Amino acid sequence: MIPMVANIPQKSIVIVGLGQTGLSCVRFLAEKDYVLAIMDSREQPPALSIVQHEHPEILIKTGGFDASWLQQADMIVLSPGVDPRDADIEAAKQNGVEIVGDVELFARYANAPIIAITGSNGKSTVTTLLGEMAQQAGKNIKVGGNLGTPTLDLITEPAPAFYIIELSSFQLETVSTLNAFASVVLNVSPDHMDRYDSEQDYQYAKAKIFNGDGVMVLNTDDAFVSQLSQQNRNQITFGINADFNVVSHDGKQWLAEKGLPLIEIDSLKIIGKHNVANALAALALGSAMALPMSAMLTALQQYSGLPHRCHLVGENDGVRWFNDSKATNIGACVAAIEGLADTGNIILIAGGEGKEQDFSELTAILQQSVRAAILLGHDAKLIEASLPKELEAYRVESLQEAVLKAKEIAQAGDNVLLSPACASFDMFSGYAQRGDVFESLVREHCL
Ligand code: UMA
Ligand code: ADP
Repeated sequence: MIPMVANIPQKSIVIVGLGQTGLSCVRFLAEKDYVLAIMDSREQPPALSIVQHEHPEILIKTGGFDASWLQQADMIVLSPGVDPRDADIEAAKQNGVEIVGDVELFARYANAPIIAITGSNGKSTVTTLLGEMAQQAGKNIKVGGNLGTPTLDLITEPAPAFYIIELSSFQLETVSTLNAFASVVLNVSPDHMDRYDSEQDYQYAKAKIFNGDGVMVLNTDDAFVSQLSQQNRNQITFGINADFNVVSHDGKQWLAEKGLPLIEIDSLKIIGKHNVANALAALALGSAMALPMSAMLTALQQYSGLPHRCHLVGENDGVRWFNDSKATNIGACVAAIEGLADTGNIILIAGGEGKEQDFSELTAILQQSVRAAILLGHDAKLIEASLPKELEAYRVESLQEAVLKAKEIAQAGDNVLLSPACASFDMFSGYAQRGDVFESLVREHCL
């Protein structure tokens, strides 16, 4: 039993997880009239010393959860990385304790319209691109969420014109009153299957972004997303047959609105079919926000993409080296291969923590568009089992070995693509470290 929770009549809140989200919740809720307690399954969670310094009065339990704290709470705020299926959390819920996440609190306190972006892939690209469009239009906006800055840290006085937030399925699981001004599900393909009992549960979490009565932005090319359409709602579509689409004009491909050409695709700095979809989605959201088209197109032309997403590291002896370390699932890897397939043979470097994905979904694209595969990491063996039989393939123990093997087999005209289709935590602290290591190996040995 935690005395402070038991003896004080104010509303008690237990914050579970003391990473970036937990810290933002502590800072936000400590300003309000609540009694807080924190718990984390790690002995030394990332934000422990900061909270101990800023709020020495808050009780913190590390190295595991305490079921009695959870049972006594009026509310539990779960960090997105904490699985709500945890037995202690589940028991508290059964006992009537309200379970929310930071985004639910954000939805309750936000003082400006919310633009919410989810999808299996493309979230960060669309969120940052839309942010640039709004800024180009002179709007005071706040951009964050799963992208990096926790949503509660975005809330400011005076209020911005819009909050533009990226939401993961983990964050959406614990949302109930989000009523975004406009929201989008970019696409849905399997991911995080280690966190969900079924693909339906993952899809259901994504669909929660459309709760409420705001504008729905829908990808008509995605079978799951299309069926989320609600006829009584304002909708803007993007895709082949949609409000925002691609048309031929003067012998070139252009992004278009209702058939009217807006901007030539070749003039964009971001490459690949998937980025065309991302650009259309950002235009659709921007039009829901009534951003001037000229400002949106200027921002789009200037936008050069985020690091670790199909980023050209360099070219030497006719071999181009691409870092797509952010491809942490099969859908992203397929998009990268499709995006590069027309520009040369592909040598794919893949593998890592597979998150219980079904790698047979890679077989067809590997067969069609990949010349050789170099596999590493925890689930290399699972990917290997799904390789087309005749594909040239290698197993390596490190990223350095992978780069050296790629260098050995690459010929002029090849694209060497790090697009792992897996999370990185078996070998790296995250996708960014994996991508940084790859880029420095390429610079050292291959350029
Ligand atoms: N923890 C537990 N028990 C658990 C799991 C986690 O106690 O079972 C604790 C950890 O010990 C750690 C803390 O919770 O101390 C970390 O919390 P967290 O994993 O929720 O991570 P945060 O630091 O709060 O960062 C989260 C998002 N992380 C995840 O969803 C895993 C960040 O997204 C996000 O940028 C940040 O909030 C701000 O909103 C990262 C991510 O990987 C980039 N997201 C996934 C993705 O994009 O695929 C969903
Ligand atoms: P997210 O935030 O959803 O992870 P990012 O914009 O960070 O999305 O991109 C992550 C990965 O997905 C990168 O490898 C990128 O090349 C790929 N990607 C980006 N947009 C799409 C899309 N619309 N469809 C499929 N893959 C995509």
